[in-house]
Amino acid sequence: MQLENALRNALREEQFELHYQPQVDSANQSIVGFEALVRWHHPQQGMISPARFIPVAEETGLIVQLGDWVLNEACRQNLAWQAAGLPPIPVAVNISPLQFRQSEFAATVARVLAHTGLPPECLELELTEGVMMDAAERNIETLRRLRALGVKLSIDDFGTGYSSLAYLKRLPIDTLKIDQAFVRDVVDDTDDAAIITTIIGLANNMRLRVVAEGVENESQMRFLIAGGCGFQQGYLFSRPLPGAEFESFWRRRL
Ligand code: G
Ligand code: G
Ligand code: MN
Ligand code: NA
Repeated sequence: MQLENALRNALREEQFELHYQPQVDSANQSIVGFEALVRWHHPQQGMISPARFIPVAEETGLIVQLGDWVLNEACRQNLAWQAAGLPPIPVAVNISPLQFRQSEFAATVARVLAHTGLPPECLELELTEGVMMDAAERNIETLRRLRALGVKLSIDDFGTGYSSLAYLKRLPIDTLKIDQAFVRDVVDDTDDAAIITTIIGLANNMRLRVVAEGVENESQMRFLIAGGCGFQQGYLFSRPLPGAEFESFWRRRL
């Protein structure tokens, strides 16, 4: 398979880089965290979107190696920024289901933290609803181990999966990220508005942080603020940026 071979090669040749997108506090738009999003610069084909290669990496198992690289690079970069005087805030890293299900996943995270020296509270892991809701006791155990390390845990794309509310209560998580599909038409679509208001209420009542994703304009932002959504992320604030550009953006906003 062509893409698979190209991916293997890309891992050897380090053709990946991380871009970073800020998460802001609704109250004052200060940057309180940032999400790392992987990019692949293919020497012939140019930029290949993760929407295309992450599924292949997941099917072939290469996601484990790629995920390790992403985790290391995100932690290394965050610590480098702290060493350069930027505030200690968490970097959020997307974790694929297969990566999470490796029996040694929590040990891998512990190793990366020890190796890079990043304080655990400066790392947040984004897991999908599917992974979180998988009733396998082994998964809960992994979540507990991660929590015991001191890293933060969030549910990505919340609202698109099949979360059971009873289950949510048992999960050792910090943050719900509202999927951008609900944010897109929140101003015009009364169903989306109701869903968002409900998720925000659920999060606030359960003392979870809530981040709305895909915020692109002021009217969406105003709706979210009025509804009590604590944190936001989206093109309105910034697109995902290469490291150096993200750093300049961040410094201008301090
Ligand atoms: O940033 P962008 O819109 O191109 O990302 C597309 C998809 O790829 C999103 O679902 C995002 O969560 C996923 N993605 C981006 N970076 C990573 C990563 O480092 N690991 C995993 N597992 N998924 C990622
Ligand atoms: O699955 P996950 O939520 O991790 O994916 C995040 C994806 O959303 C990334 O590919 C990122 O580039 C993209 N993204 C971030 N902000 C916006 C936005 O405001 N609008 C849209 N359409 N996509 C966004
Ligand atoms: Mn994400
Ligand atoms: Na998401």
